[in-house]
Amino acid sequence: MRLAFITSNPGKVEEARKYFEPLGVEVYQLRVEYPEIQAETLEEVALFGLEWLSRKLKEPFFLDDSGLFVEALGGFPGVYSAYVYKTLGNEGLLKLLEGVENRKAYFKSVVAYWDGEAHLFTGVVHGEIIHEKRGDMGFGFDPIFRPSGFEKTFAEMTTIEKNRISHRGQALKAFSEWLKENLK
Ligand code: ITT
Ligand code: NA
Repeated sequence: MRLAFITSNPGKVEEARKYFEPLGVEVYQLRVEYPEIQAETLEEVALFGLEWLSRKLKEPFFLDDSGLFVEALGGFPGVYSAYVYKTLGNEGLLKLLEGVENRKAYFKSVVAYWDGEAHLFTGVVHGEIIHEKRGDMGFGFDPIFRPSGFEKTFAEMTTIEKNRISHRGQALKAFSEWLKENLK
């Protein structure tokens, strides 16, 4: 089966491809702009986008809305992660955390699939924001995030390693298990 992934982010596509490849599901990127509303949760943002897109697209598709939630910043950037990454970047976020001892943070991913109705799958990974960037794989905030229980940052892991533990990997796992149950 082929699945359309509506996203502007090639890093997300690479992860979904690698995840689904061994399951015989082909993921292809479709770049369709959709409104990302200001809301308090990733779920609300994802659902709004999903329903908006469902009026334009004929085929089943999914999208992914993710965020990095930093404890010492009250959960910021959270739903504003894309904007903060574009404006401040990793360096800017590290600056905000200069002198801050509590480095705890988590990534959350909401994968939203449309097949005539909405299905949401989520994943969370806890870890910490390190003091300087490490690694050049992955994308976004990967170089400054080290998942709990691991020495490497996400940017020092291959896609397959990252998928095993990441927020997106977990959401994709729930999604793939649902697909297995619900597709004949
Ligand atoms: P879409 O077109 O799919 O929306 P996007 O990059 O704008 O792509 P989001 O709206 O989900 O994605 O924004 C989340 C931000 O957090 C964005 O800047 C990403 O680079 C970053 N991000 C999301 N998942 C990440 C991950 O697994 N590792 C590092 N950074 C991540
Ligand atoms: Na986005």
